Amino acid sequence: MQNGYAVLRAEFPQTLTDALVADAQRHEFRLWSPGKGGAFALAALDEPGAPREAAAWLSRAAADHGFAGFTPNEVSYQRYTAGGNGIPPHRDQRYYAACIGIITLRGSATFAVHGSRDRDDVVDEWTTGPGEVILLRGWSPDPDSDPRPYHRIDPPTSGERLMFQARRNLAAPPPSPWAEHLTQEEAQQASRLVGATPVLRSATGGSGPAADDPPRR
Ligand SMILES: O=C(O)CCC(=O)C(=O)O
Repeated sequence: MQNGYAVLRAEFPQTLTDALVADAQRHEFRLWSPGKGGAFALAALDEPGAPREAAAWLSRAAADHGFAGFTPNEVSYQRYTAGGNGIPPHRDQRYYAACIGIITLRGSATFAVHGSRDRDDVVDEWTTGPGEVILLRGWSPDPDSDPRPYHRIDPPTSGERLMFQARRNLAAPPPSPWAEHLTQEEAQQASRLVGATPVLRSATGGSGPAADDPPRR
């Protein structure tokens, strides 16, 4: 790991990629915002299945690459379309601690690590494609430095890109002392995500609150 990120190009099992794609197809995706990000679907970690296996895989990979103690407790998919939105240089929210694991499942797009929010301040840029895993340093309460790398994802130039991401939400039990550092707005947003449930396509409208409150970056 260097500069708060690592890229694993050929290690993620194809069978697990396929199982995640199949799982994603069961979910209802919702666009967060007309101008930013892909369509989002929360996945399930509380039952056996591909998301749980992938989260465990990412936890082991993170430990092997210098991101110790990453135990994901929130998993989701995002689907981006050509001609649709990407996400300009940003850091993930402070309520995501330790590490963020991203796996491209289908399609490809330009991913970049930036030195700041400036679009021209590019540290590294490449095309991410199926099976590639990107690990990003999550937030930690160090008053002197914020370890989260700025990063950017562009929309695919053709077709769709589907990704899976695993994160550690500080608002989920057991209580984390780090959560005390969050602003009220951050804590509320994080708690809403903890309280949300995945929405399955066949169960739309009947599965309780969805994560349709756009996590702002
Ligand atoms: O789609 C990706 O690879 C990046 C997603 C991202 O940066 C985010 O959701 O904040």
